[in-house]
This record gives sequence, C-alpha cells and structure tokens, in this order.
Amino acid sequence: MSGPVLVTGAAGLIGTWLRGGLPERGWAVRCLDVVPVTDVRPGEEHLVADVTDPAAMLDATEGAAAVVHMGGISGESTWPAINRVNIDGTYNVLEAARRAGVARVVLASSNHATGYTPRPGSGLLTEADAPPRPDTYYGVSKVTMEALGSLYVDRYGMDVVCLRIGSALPEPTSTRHLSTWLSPADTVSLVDAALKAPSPGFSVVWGVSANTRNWWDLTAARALGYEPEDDAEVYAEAVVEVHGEPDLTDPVHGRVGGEYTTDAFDAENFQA
Ligand code: 15L
Repeated sequence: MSGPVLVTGAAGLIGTWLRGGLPERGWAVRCLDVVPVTDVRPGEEHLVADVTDPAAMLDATEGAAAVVHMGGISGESTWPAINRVNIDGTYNVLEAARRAGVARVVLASSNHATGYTPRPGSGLLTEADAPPRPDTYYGVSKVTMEALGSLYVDRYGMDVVCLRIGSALPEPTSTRHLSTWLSPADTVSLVDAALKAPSPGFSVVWGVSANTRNWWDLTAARALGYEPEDDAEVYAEAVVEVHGEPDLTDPVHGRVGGEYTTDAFDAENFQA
C-alpha cells in the first residue's frame, strides 16, 4: 500500500495517539477532523472536513493507502445526531473509499454494539459469542457500522476491519476498566495490525489490552497480528482501593456495556 493513511477524528483522543504512533510503524498520516489539529507534527497532512460531507470525504480519500475511521460521536446522543454523524458518516467514509479505490478501511466499532451481553461468569467471550445487542443509539450506530463494513466487503471486495473497542483511556479509572481497558500503545498496535494483516476481508475483533481481568477473547485480534503489551492489573490495587471489588449483581458490572445499560442512558436524558 502506498500513500498516507487517512485518519478521521485525528484531533480526538485516539486520533492523537495514532498520529503519535503510526509514523514509527511506517505509516504517513493524513489527518482529518471537523476541528483543526493544534499540535501539527512533521510529515502530517491536514484537512478540516466533516464526515457528513460526501464530496469532502471523497476529496480527502483520494490517493490514500487506507482509511482509519475514528471520527464521530463517541458516546450516547440523540437519534438525529447519531444517525447523521455516526451512521451517515460511516456510509460516507466507506463510499468515499470505494469510489477512490482505497481497498482497506479500519472502523472504530465499540463494545456498546453488544452492550447488553451479560458479562461471562468465567471464560472469555469471542466475537461470535456476542452478536449485536446494542445498549444505546450509539451502540446501534456501531452495529450499523459493522453491517456496512460487511456489505462493502461482500459486494465490493474491500478489506474492512472493525475494532470493538473497550475503554480507550490513558489509564483505567474504574473497576470495569480493569477488564475493558485499551491502552494508548496497544491502540496503535491494534490499528497497525488491522492495516497490515494480509487480506483480512471482513473482520470484527475486540479492542482491549492484555488485561488479567479481560472478559473478551483476543484470539481473533492476535490472528491479525495484534500483540498487546499492557495489562490494567498494574492499576488494580489503586482502583479497587477507591471503588472496591466489582459487584456483579450491579448492571454496571453484570453487562459488558456497563453504565450504558442503565436507566441513566434512556433517550429522554439526551437533548438535541
Ligand atoms: C465507548 O465506545 C466510548 O467511546 C467511550 O466513551 C467509553 O464509554 C467506552 O466505550 C467504554 O465502554 O468504556
């Protein structure tokens, strides 16, 4: 693959980590966001554009080697907002890639595509153990993202890797995060693996670090070439001291989507 990797959401948390880590792994980065990136780094290309604008997305995608789509609304919102930015936006990204002849797209899916899945009492959940079970409109947008990815692979022969990201954070701050954490370094490793894996076709993999308390199975992600190095357990003592051990009868800990599965995420709590 020649040309830069187009990273949407480049000014966001994950986008910023990728801008730091992908060049070391041999990727030139073309940054795209609705707001300007403030800490411009040598060698980067920069575009201010909106994923909801199909023409701008086509222009942005021309000449790219691959697209890493991290842009969008990163939590629950109103249906119109989720629909416009996350669902239409993902369609625009995939359609721009198809039209521009860019064969590989890496999509930021989320654990919330499966949020109502009960946390396993023991053992690990594979991707196949967790079919769509969204916990929010946000989760629905991630299910739709995966479905669109599947369509573009089957119909147009593209490679689309969907990363069902757990909790991408600098460090864990809750006991749930001891199971769901995806560290900054492992985020870069996972995206790099998704970009380099030979002919993945359509692939959905969990995006978590090598956490001792993981409930997601990393076999499929490792098969892409992902080699996680971090483990949230390093932070366990400090986190448990503050919050106590997780109570599995509490939905926040009994379902993989955590607080997103609670009444606090009912639609009326989100205003346009
Ligand atoms: C996500 O998908 C969100 O983008 C993030 O804000 C967190 O809520 C994360 O999931 C999580 O489940 O911790």
